[in-house]
Amino acid sequence: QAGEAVPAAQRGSWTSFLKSIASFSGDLSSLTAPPFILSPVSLTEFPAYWCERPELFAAIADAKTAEDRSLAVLRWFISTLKGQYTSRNESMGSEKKPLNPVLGELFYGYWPDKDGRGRTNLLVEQVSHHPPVTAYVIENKTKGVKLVGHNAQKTSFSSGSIMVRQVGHAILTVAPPGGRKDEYLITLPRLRIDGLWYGSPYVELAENSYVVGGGYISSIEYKGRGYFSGKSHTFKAITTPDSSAFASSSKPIPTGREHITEGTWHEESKFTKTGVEFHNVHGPKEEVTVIGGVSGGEMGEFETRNLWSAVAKGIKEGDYEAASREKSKIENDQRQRRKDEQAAGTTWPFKHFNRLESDPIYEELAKVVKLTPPVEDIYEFQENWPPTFSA
Ligand code: CLR
Repeated sequence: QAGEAVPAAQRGSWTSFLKSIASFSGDLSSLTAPPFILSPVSLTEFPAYWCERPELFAAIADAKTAEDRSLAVLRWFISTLKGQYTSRNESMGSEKKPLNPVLGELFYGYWPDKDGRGRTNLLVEQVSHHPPVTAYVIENKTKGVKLVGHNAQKTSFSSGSIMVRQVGHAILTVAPPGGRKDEYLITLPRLRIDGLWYGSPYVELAENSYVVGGGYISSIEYKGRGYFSGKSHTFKAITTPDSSAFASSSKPIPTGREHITEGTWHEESKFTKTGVEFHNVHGPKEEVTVIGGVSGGEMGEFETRNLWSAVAKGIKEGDYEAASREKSKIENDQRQRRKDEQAAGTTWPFKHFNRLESDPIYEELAKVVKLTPPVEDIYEFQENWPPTFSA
């Protein structure tokens, strides 16, 4: 039944929300949604999903051969998908509409050292408001593993689902002390948001994404219910040293040197030929420890958990009037800042990143699998971790 999962009093506004997205394409963040679907979490917190299994991130540096390293990168990547795409369903019952970060919003955190894996730091900055673009860096200095990326979304509506194309990419640099340095390009899958009709949205992944670098290419294909095995959240990855295998299409031609892994990304997967386990995410994840970026560990005005605290409180406690009042305050302040900047002929300076029109690493690796677009902008990290990270 339509709106089954929607509180009775909000069914009307849910149907009008669905109508508005059906006749709309672009930046979903600007649409007003009914309260039951609002999440108290800002999009700036999402990059933390990349490292909720810090031991797998660190393990990339310990792989001995180029082949093992590329499989370790793929294993870490696949193991992040459960958190990235199903965790709101687990914690809040369905996918929800995240808080739309303001320009210059900051989010800092870390995962502590444990069992010699080293400490991993996280730094996130919102580098555009409309459309939302989030830049981030995650680094384990002890191991020499670093991920720098940015994220935006292009959305459209098709036969009852929201289709999301992720714009942006990430570069993973692996350079263990005294070891070989490799750079991997990580592209992002397409999302399909289903279950809207019932008011209980969830994400399914579609088409394919790549991990390219270190002399290897992993091409990952995603399927939902009713494909491959009939199960949802299914993937099949082919990891090969043969870039010529991609000569005529995005589907590699088998050469006998490839590793094929398949399974469900939110559960486990195996090597197709041997049946040996490849990844398994049944075990617990580790949430990031959030820290303030101001010296002394305090949180500045634009740090996510501080900026949104009153809005988040309203959403969590069901006081939606307070939430929307507090949200308006933030938005009005933003509008005023943009006006003042315009009048003064200035723009908001980024704190941690430089925007560059193109990225030579992306261009080189994108060629290998003939990615479109062939050129993408990047946000280069300025290597200026706040003082609180060296404490
Ligand atoms: C952000 C980057 C992360 C992976 C990720 C997971 C879920 C995505 C999110 C990204 C972007 C925003 C998103 C969300 C799912 C739903 C939400 C597309 C890609 C949209 C804006 C909300 C739609 C509103 C309905 C749920 C009502 O690494």
